[in-house]
This record gives sequence, structure tokens and C-alpha cells, in this order.
Amino acid sequence: KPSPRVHSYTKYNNWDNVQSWINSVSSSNSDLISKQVIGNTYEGRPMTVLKLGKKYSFTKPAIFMDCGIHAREWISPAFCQWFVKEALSTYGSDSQMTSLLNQMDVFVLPVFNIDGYDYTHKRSRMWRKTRSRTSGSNCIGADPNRNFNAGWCTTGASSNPCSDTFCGYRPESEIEVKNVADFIRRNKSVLKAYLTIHSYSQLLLFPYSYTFQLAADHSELLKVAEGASAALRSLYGTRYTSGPGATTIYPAAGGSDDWAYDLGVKYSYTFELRDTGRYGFLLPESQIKPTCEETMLAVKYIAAYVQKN
Ligand code: ING
Ligand code: ZN
Repeated sequence: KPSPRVHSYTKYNNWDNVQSWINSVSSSNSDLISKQVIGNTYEGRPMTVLKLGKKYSFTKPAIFMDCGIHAREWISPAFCQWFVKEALSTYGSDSQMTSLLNQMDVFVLPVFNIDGYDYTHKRSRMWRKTRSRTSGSNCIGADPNRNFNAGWCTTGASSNPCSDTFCGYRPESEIEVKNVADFIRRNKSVLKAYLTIHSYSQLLLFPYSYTFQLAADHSELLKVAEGASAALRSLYGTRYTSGPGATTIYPAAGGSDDWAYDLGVKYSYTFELRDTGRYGFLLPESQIKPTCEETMLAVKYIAAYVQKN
């Protein structure tokens, strides 16, 4: 497939365009980016993680960020693309980005649930889950954010394969979840933060969602989330609420942030980007730029904190 001469960061790109962009952005910035395939999706598409950071002969501490766990949350993959663009274009001029990428690596998975994302472009805009099939039901897919091994399927999840919050037949039954969990386990010793981007509701969530118990690091996680929300708000006045998932949005087991936190990745956050429901998942393309610009400030705030701690 031909790659577009210029990639648009202010449109919702379909998977073919994101895939071409992954290839072109990594081959034309080889001093700051490398890519690695962490496995294939259920339908056989390659899951590529971009590693951003100045290259050294030693291993650097790192942040992992994924977008597009849920297929219909289109602003999320748009943010991962924006983040990569900003990292590359401001390295060397923005002192914070330069220092971040000198001292740390940022792993970016631009689209987690590629099969579902492709399905929302071609067939059904409001699809949420993966596209896996299993004998015993005609219903398709599991919720990847209920399929991690964190209080799996105990609350806010369904064991009915036809539900939008189906937890899967077992933890990590979804190959996309298994691929990401394996990658995080393999890189556990270097990972300082896990960020996962969803929409919508304007929330900055942290563990736990599978229990009402407070995380051991609750006060620090809250303090960092409130700092990040204030940074975000400083640009256009967009208001975010911070707190543990269970009390801030709803109790839900099997989420990726809870799993990463229990594995030992302390700074584990779920972003719920714009808006608060006017457009919901159908956020107009005119809001991609302001949403990504303000979200950059929050992500950079967390990154700067993690870098010095
Ligand atoms: N919200 C998340 C969901 O998966 C969430 C909320 C975060 C649940 C963290 C569990 C853990 O339901 C959206 N919009 O997907
Ligand atoms: Zn989501």
C-alpha cells in the first residue's frame, strides 16, 4: 500500500493509514525511534510498539503508553499519534521533552485493539471489544479492559459472551491482552509508569477499579493526578476529575491499570479524554487538536514526575 505523502494528525485515521504511518515515522526518525512487533492480533494484524528515546548502549528506565484498547474510542489512537509527532518534533527544542527522551524511553502502542478499530471504520462505529470467536456462542469478542488478571471477572464485568463487558473465557484469553501483558512482564524491571488512553468522561483514574480498597500509593497517585489535571486545565480550561477507578467511574475488574500496578508498575493511570457526553465517542475531528494539546501537558507532567522519582 502506498503511504500518504503527509500524515494527518487532525483526522481519525483508519488502521491502514496508522500502519503506514508507523512504518514511515519509524524509518525516517531512526535516531529517536525503533519499532518492535509484540505479536499479532486475533485476525493476524501485527501489533507494533514504538520505542521513543535517545539511543544509548545501556538500558534506560521507561514509560509504557497504549491507545485504542476500546475500538470506538477514536480520540485515543489519535492521541498516541499526536504524542509521537510531538516527541519527535520537539526533541532538541523543548527542554522537558529533550531531557525526558535523553533519560528515559517511552514505549507507545498506537492501537491495542486493531481488529476492533478496523471494524469500527468498516462495519460498526460503536463496536468496543476484540473480534475473537470461541465455540459455544455466536457472539463475538471480549472486552480487553476486563480481560487482564486483576480480580478477573469479579465485579463490573460479564461472563456472557454477548455483553459489551464480557471478561473472556479466562484472564488473557484475548491474544492482544496476552501480547501486551507479556511485553510488560518482559520489561517490568525498567517500567516506571503505565498509561492507558480511553474516552470519554474527562477523568484521570488510577488503581483500584476491581476493589474499593485504596492502593498502597494512593496519596501519591492522587497528588500526581491532580497536578496532571491542573496542567491539562491550564490550556483551555477543560476540567478533569481524578481518583481511583472504583469510586470515580465504576467498580470494574480485569482492567490493565490495576494489573500493571499489582505487577509493580507504580505510576499506573487510565485517562478518559474528552468530552463529558455531548458527542461522547463521536468527538468531532475539530476537537482532535485541542484535546491532544491539553492531554500532552498532563502526560508530560506525569512523565516529569516519574523521571525525577
Ligand atoms: N472506561 C473504562 C472501562 O474499561 C475503567 C474504565 C478504567 C475500567 C480502568 C477498569 C479499569 O470501562 C472506558 N470508557 O472504557
Ligand atoms: Zn475504553
